[in-house]
Amino acid sequence: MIKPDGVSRGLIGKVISRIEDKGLKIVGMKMIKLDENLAKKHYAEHKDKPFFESLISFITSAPSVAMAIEGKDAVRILRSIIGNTDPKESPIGTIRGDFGIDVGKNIVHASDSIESAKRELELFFSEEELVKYKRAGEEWIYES
Ligand code: D4T
Repeated sequence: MIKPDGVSRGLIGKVISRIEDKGLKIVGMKMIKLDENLAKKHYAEHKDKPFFESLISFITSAPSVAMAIEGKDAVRILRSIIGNTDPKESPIGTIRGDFGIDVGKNIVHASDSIESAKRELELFFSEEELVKYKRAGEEWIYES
C-alpha cells in the first residue's frame, strides 16, 4: 500500500515502477481513503501502542493506493524493496531509505507474512477485484 504521504507527495509512479521493475505482478489496485473503521482493523495489532492514535489519524488523512501483488516469494521480496520501518535506518536503494525520513511518514506498507497478506487482502479487495493474467516476459524472470 502506498500511504497518504506517498500519494500526496506524488510518489505513486515511482513506487509502482520499483515493484514492476523487480518482476512482481500487480493483480489488484485501487485508490482508497481509509475510514477509521478500516484503519483500526488494518492496524489492530498496534492498538495498545503509544503511536496508535497518530497512526490512525495519519493513515485516514488522505488517499492511499492499495495493491495486491503476486510473485515467487512476493512477501519477502516486497519487504526488502520497501526497507526498514524507520526510513532513517533503511538502506539507500529501498523505497523508505530513498524517499523518507520519519517513521510516522514511511510512504509504504507491505504485509509481513503470508497470513497478514491474506488478512489484509480480504480487508481491501473482494474476489472479483483480483485478476489473473500473464505478464509479458515472465519466462525471462523465472527459471521455470
Ligand atoms: P507497516 O505496517 O506500515 O508496513 O510498517 P512496518 O510493518 O514496517 O512496521 P510496524 O508494523 O512496526 O509499524 C506500523 C506503522 O506504524 C508506524 N510507526 C511505527 C510509528 O508511527 N511510530 C513508531 O514508533 C513505529 C514503530 C509506522 C509503521
